[in-house]
Amino acid sequence: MALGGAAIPTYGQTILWNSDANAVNLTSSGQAMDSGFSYELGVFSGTFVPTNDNKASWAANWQACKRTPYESVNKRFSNSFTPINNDFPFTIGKATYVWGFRGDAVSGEWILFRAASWNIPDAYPPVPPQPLEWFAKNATSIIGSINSSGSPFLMKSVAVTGVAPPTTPWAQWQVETLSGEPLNGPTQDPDNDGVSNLLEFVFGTAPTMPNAAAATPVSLVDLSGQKYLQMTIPHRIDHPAVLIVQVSSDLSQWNSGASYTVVVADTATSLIVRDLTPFDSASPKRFMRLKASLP
Ligand SMILES: [Ca+2]
Ligand SMILES: [Ca+2]
Repeated sequence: MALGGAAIPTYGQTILWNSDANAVNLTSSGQAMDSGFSYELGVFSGTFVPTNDNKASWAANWQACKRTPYESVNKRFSNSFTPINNDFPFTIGKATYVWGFRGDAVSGEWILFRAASWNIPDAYPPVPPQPLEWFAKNATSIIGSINSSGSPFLMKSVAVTGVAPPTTPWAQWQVETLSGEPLNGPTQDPDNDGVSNLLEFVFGTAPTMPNAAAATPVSLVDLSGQKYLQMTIPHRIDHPAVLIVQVSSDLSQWNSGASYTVVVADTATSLIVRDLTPFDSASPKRFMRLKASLP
């Protein structure tokens, strides 16, 4: 500890986490893993221990250290991570995992593994350390398969449905999908399809490929003989954003919140919100709009 200041890392300890290059890595259907796969190094919160049976809770408990894309050319993943501090949740000795995944909360391919020795190291080791080398071949899988020999494959993922993959925050998505694109802000629209980058993120569409418009259909629902506006917003639960549906009777005064709207459903793929004010002689006109922002 430096006098009057914060602790300064003396040496740091780097984790090299990777899989052997040019290995056979397969999906559940026996296809080669492609660049749609990402790998994350991370820990689970508290005393949570991931099993095949509780995988619906993985994403909510997952704290990623780092993400890296699967390199389809070299047929591997490879990255490094240096804890510059042991701040929560990356405390010394915390069990560390590698989570490979592709897809969304509807369907995906996953593999999760760790070795008994894969634990967060002391960020302030007493002597200069060698980097830690963590290879997939030395790990044991929680789901998916690993053959340490690399034959007939090194890693093989399993198909999963109805479970959320690791969260992709806006900044991560921006790097992955808008790299090299100058119009990369939330309100910008580089593919000129009328859908801002932020809404492309929410909907899970490609920000550099024009896609069909009309992503948030508004319908009329009949409840006890009265008609209400209802909006269905497709959204990726693993792409966190603040979604607020506003209602109005004059396009001038907009209202939102529990006094004005009700959430009918909030699923992994869509948010459905209904107006609480019916069409009647007192409210002959009703309007609805979506306001999205970053958390
Ligand atoms: Ca767009
Ligand atoms: Ca688009």
